[in-house]
Amino acid sequence: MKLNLLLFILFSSIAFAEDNIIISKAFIKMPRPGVDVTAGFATISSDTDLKVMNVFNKNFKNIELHSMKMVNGVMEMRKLIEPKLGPNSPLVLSPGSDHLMLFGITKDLKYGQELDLTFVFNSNDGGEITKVFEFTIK
Ligand SMILES: [Cu+2]
Repeated sequence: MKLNLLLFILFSSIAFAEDNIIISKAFIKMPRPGVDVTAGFATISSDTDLKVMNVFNKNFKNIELHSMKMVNGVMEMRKLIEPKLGPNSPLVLSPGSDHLMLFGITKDLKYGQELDLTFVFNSNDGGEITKVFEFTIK
């Protein structure tokens, strides 16, 4: 009885912590025929300070976060290392700006298909939070 109560409290607090991370406008661009790289976009907000440590999905060999800047008239992409998000500073991934870069598509994708991307976050106290977000192929 006591153990059940303890487990209940433990799991409720985990569920609560995860609910503080909210995603919106999550989509992945349909890759062009013959191209096995594409980009993904979303806005992720959190009530607490977090860093994105890793993103993965079984349909892709590798997923990175990139920044995009115009440098001397040329669009330049850089890998973002552990990008941060927190209260009043959501992680905004949008076309022409920061984005998810998805490399090595291992399965054919379809328009309208939903893909689950797993995000691993680190909090300031070193805790790890894993959250699965649904992205639509557009
Ligand atoms: Cu990129």
